[in-house]
Amino acid sequence: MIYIENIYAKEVMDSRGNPTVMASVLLSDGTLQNAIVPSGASTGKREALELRDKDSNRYLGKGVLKACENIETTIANNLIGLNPYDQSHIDMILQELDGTENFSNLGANATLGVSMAIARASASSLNIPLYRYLGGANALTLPTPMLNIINGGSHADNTVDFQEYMIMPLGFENFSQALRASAEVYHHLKSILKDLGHITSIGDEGGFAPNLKSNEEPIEAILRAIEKAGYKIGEDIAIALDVASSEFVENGIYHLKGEDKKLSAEELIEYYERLVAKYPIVSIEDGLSEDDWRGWELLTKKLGSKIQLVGDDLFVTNKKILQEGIDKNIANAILIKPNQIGTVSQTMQTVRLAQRNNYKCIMSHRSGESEDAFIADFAVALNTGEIKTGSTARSERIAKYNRLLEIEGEIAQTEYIGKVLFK
Ligand code: 2PG
Ligand code: MG
Repeated sequence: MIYIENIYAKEVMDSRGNPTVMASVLLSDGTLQNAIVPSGASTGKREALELRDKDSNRYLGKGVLKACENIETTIANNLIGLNPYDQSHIDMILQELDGTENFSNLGANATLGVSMAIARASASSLNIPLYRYLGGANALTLPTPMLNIINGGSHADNTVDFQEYMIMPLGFENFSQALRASAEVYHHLKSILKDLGHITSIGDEGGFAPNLKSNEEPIEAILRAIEKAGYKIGEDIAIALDVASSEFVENGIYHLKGEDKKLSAEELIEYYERLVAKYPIVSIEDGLSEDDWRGWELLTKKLGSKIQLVGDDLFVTNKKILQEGIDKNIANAILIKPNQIGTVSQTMQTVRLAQRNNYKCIMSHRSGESEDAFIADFAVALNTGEIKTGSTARSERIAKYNRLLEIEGEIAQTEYIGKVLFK
């Protein structure tokens, strides 16, 4: 029987120049695979713990040597010799070794790195692609991407309040056509912003980060870009927003700094209703803050039958919190970020719970990323139908798109469901 022979860890760098964990798993058949853990900036309060050294002499306190040490000691000592193909067993042991709900002992960056590397090593030793290993013969759906082409909030040093203005290429036959159209829109957007006299430098996820004052200006610019690229607004390409409102709420009041407005939850919901009536917006993420569950009930009542309402900071990929949301009729979709919860299996459990309850799932990157494209395979494996992984710029974002193109080429009958996603 093949078994886990050794586990290693290394402190490497993410796309923002911050340290992160790379875990490597060696199997007894000689297979060696690794995985790199991503890291967020606008993190939800109830996310699993990302263990940082807090030694101010290294990387401004952000080192991850302790997480790496945990991998090479506690985790390795307990996983060496085990069957790598039993992912749920491995992940259960990781949870037990830590002993807390949020991995506050070992660090979710340690556990997720190992969990991902074991899945990847298993796939590789069986000689099948990762999406096939994780999803089997049923892994066929290429996700419709949400491409963040204007960055604001805590992902850019500009005046835009909303964190992400995304395009969703819905009206296409397959993933590669959808991606091509999106890249074309991105290039047209650049020249439109230039013509308007704005800077075209980019934010953390590869979207432009101009100093626009209102939160409608980015949408207007994007719609012009869609038109200029020759696509039908709304039908071919629609708009999705990640407001990330937990970042600008204080005592239940939402402060839109760019527009100099202070709004209650009710007023912010009315603001969204006006935006949705005016623009082809199909999805709003974290429209209200993670603590504002009463506001979320109202938001879901008002807009839940019209558009996708995504909980990110709200649900933090946690099946218990998602279940509370389902019980209270809050939101109708969930963002899926493996490092919010800490293992591959727990991520899968949350996706299954969502899918059983007709909540849509969007596999997602973090703002701090790497060349690791695990989430591309994961999205196909779980047939999430949607993925959020940045703009068509910056190699750490492109790594995921290129991997999806590769997967599209490998699968005989892929499905692309953009046209029916919101029907
Ligand atoms: C988000 C993410 C990814 P971060 O809010 O959805 O875009 O950002 O990784 O900073 O939490
Ligand atoms: Mg978000």
